[in-house]
Amino acid sequence: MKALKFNPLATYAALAAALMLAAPLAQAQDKKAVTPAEMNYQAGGSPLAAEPMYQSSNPKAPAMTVAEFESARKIYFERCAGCHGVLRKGATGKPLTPDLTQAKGTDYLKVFIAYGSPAGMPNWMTSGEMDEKTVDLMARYIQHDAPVPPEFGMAQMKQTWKVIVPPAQRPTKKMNNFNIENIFSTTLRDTGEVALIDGDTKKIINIVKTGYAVHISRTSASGRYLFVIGRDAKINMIDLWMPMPDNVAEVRIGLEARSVDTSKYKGKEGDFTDKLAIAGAYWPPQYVIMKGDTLEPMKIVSTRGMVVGTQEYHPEPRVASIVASHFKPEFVVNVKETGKTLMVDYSNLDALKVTEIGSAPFLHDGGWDSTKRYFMVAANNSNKISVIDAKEGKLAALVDVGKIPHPGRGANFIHPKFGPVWATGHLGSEKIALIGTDPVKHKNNAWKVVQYLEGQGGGNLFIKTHPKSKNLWVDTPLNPEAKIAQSIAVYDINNLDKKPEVLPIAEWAKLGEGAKRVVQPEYNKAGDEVWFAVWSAKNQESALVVVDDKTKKLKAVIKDPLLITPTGHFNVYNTQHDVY
Ligand code: DHE
Repeated sequence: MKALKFNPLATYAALAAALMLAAPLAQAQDKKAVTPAEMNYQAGGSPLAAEPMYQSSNPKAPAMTVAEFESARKIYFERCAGCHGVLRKGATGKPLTPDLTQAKGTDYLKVFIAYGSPAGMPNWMTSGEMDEKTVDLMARYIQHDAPVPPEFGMAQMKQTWKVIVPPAQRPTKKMNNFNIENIFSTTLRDTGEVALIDGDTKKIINIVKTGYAVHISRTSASGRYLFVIGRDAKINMIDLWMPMPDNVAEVRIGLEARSVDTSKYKGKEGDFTDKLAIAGAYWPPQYVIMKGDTLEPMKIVSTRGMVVGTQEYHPEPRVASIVASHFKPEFVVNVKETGKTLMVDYSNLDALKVTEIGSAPFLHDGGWDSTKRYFMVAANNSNKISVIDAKEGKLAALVDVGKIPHPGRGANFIHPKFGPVWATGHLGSEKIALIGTDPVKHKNNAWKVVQYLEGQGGGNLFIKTHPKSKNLWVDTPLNPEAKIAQSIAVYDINNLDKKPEVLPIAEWAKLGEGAKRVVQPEYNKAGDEVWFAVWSAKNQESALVVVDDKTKKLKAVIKDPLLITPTGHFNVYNTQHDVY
């Protein structure tokens, strides 16, 4: 198995950009450093590049014309903001505020930008991404005060809010013959669309227009509605009961975002099935609670505040993963830079109660344990998994794992020796960590890594199994070696000491040129098929590959000129019921 020799978080962010811009990756070695994978992952091309911003001139910074400044600002948001932050206060990358950059001076900064650093800064010039002129432009730009993007409050949201089909005009029963529980909502990243694919026939049902660089889909508690969020913070609500499932409402909740979910609690405090939706923004740093049937924005809450531990003020703590609790009428909102999980009680929006649980920065993605009591969220800058007890509303544990854990929603199964475990892979390590999740019957194993599996290499993003399966599927789309990025490792849960079987998924798709990164295992409703996206650039052919879970043999390849840059794909039933 290969040891990882690249910088994963940066690769993940820049990957999004890289695939759009076909960027080569930089190398970095330092253990603490950001790897190219991480760098690419973070530099996903912020939609803020297109926003008008106020700019004050800094007399101590080198001169720039207005045109030069605009061009540099655009490049900054497309390539740099994901790591260094919108306000350049630092995130995965170092802070780049004028007090620091002016002290270094233009020549020093030019070398740094051109050749990169072992700590993970990409070699923008030697990799061919930037020419000498651009390097000089960027070195001058970062000595000026960071331009601040506008806020986005209720008035702006209301202007973007559209109810395309009002609730009263929607069907009162399912008006189509699709088996909607087995529909897959497939992100078509670079066209700003999702493909709704019939999981039974493998045929495209509809291509639905959504936000820019669409990110994830989530299903409402009833399973009727799909919510899709774009990086431009646009949410689309799709009604699966319509004769042809399509958009019924949309709204923008900010200028940049990644997460959306809907209320799932039903119990003594009330039945909140499909009543509310929530979305979290990267910019402005805020979350927004909306009506579940129309997306009308109701409550906006800022996440600006103090970082856990240092208790220093952070001006732009981005909202990362959000899930709906099954135990209480609460949303679990994970705030990246401050390292806080907010349990947002939505039972009374006029007297909003928020329980703030501090753990570790930067909270990113995560999923429930099999009982859906504990939310396991990656603190990717701390190499830890935070375990949030949704029943008690407290931090149950902080578990040390490998470098830059990236679970997606993780994978739950019964380990033959250690009992119930939840698994995560890593961007920065080839290891797969299995964490014990049963504090009652397997107390000694709870909240500990009970086993590390050897993976194909770093650059893992998603891992999956199903309650009916005995297989654990692990992707490695951000690994710099094409062979590893284009294949999948499958472990036998009954025999975890055995090496995984490696399946050449991209090869099976029989595509032409392209990155052909194999992304995100996702089960069908029955739990007997696993779907993968084979993700190439916008101008290249991509596909979805369906594998038989039992035999691990190819079952189907879904190709269509409309399937452009497929990445995530979300099975309606499994997403509705948090099956993973
Ligand atoms: Fe994602 C989930 C943020 C890049 C595919 N991604 C998430 C979540 C966050 C996030 C906060 C959790 C949402 C939730 O559960 O509520 N992703 C980011 C970034 O900030 C980042 C690093 C850079 C960026 O600019 O966006 C980034 N993500 C990517 C990609 O490059 C991926 C691989 C391809 C793409 O579509 O852009 C990608 N992210 C995904 C997918 C999920 C996701 C498929 C949902 C996984 C799941 O199983 O739920």
